[in-house]
Amino acid sequence: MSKIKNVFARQILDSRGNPTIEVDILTSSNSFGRASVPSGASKGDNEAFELRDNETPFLGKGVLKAVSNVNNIIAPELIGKSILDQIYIDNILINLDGTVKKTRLGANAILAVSLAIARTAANELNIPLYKYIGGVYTYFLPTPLINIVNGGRHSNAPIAFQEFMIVPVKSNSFTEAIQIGHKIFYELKNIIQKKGLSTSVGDEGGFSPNFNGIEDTLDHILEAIHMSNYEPYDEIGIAIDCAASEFYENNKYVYSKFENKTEVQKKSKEEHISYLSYLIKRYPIISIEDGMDQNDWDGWKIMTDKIGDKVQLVGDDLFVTQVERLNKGIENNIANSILIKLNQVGTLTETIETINLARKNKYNNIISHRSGETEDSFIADFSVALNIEQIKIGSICRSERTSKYNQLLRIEEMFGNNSFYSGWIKKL
Ligand code: 2PG
Ligand code: MG
Repeated sequence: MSKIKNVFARQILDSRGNPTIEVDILTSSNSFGRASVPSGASKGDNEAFELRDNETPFLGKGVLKAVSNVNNIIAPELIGKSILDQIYIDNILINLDGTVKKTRLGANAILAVSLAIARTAANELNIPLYKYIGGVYTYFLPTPLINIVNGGRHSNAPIAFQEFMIVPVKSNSFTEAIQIGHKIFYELKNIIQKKGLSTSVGDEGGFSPNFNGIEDTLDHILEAIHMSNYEPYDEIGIAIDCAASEFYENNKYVYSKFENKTEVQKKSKEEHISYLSYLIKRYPIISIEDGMDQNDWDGWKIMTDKIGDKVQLVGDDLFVTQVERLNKGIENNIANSILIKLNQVGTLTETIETINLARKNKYNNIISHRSGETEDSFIADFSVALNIEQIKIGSICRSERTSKYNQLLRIEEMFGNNSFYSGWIKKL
C-alpha cells in the first residue's frame, strides 16, 4: 500500500489575482497529485473559515499562514499514512483543527490537502478522478447552468441580482448544451454591442453591461434566446442567483444597493417575494438561488410555500453545504435544492455527507464553482463521481471556467455511447 511521502503547500493566484493555496502530494511509489482551492466574493456568514494573512502584501489577502499550517502542522501528521484512506485522512484534518468552522488551520488549508489526497490516490491507481471517487457506477453528465450576465458583487453592472444563467433543458448531451450556450452567449454579445454597451465580462465570465436593472437584463437574455431560435422555457430556462444576502439590510431587500435608479428601491420580504413570483410568471425562470437572505428563515419559508412547487429554490448562503443547516431546511420544508461548494465546508468527506443528505430528502444537488477560481477542474470530476444532475461553473469563457467545461467534455467523450446526460430535472 503506497504511503504519503510528502505534502507541500504554496501560495498561487486565483482568477481575481488574489492569493490562494495549492498543495502537492507525493507518495512512496512516486505518484503525484495537486489541488488548489477557490474563493468566494459573496460568502455566506456560516461558511467554513478562509484563513488570510491580514497583513501586507496582497492587501491582507495572502495565505502564507495557511501554507505554513499545511507544511508545518498537517504534513507531519499525514506522512506515512496510506494515500487511499480518504475518510480517515479527512477525519485527521478535522480533528487536527478541532474547531467548528476550521478557524485554527483554515478551511482553505484543509480543503487543498483533502482534494490533493483524492487526486493523488486516483493517480496512484491510474484511474480517472471521477472513477476513484465514484466507483464503477459513475455514468452521468450534469446539465450546466451557464452564466451569461454578472451583476451584484460579481461586477460593477447596476443589477441587484448576482447571476443570470441559461439552462439548456432539452439538450441531449453535455456537448450539445455547450454549443447551445455558446450560441446564446454570442447572440447576447451582439445585442449588447449593437446597443453601444460594454461587452466586458465580470468575475464569472458573464457580460456586465450597463443594463437598467433586473428586468432589462432578463429582457435582453430573452431576446438572445429568441434570436438564437430557441424556445424559452421549453428549450432554454433561465436560472438566477439573487445572492439576496448581499442586499439585505434592516429587514429590507435594498435593490438600490447595486442598482443606480434614482429612487431608493427597498422591498419588505413580502414585496420581494411577490416580485420574485411576478418574475417567474413573466420570464422562463426555472431556478432561483438565494432568493432570500441567509438568516431570513421566515422569508425562506414564505417564499417556499408560495413558489416552491413552481421553481427550483436553491439554498447557497442559506445551507453553506453543511448538514446541520440543510437539516433545518428539510425539517421546516424550506427550499427544494442545495448548492454544493467544497470550500463552504472544507473536506471532501463532509461535502459528500451533505450531498447524500440532500439526495435522501429529494433536494436537488447543484455542484458549484466560486467567483474566484483556479484552473483546477476538480469539481468537474466530482460532479460526475456523484452522478450530480446540475453544475454551475460560470460562463463559457475565461480559462478558470472553461477548465471545468473542458474536463466534462473529455469525460463525456471517454464515456462514449455509455454516457448518460441528466438533461435537467423536471421533478420538484
Ligand atoms: C455564488 C457564488 C458562485 P461566490 O454565490 O453562488 O457563483 O459566488 O463564490 O462569490 O460566493
Ligand atoms: Mg450563490
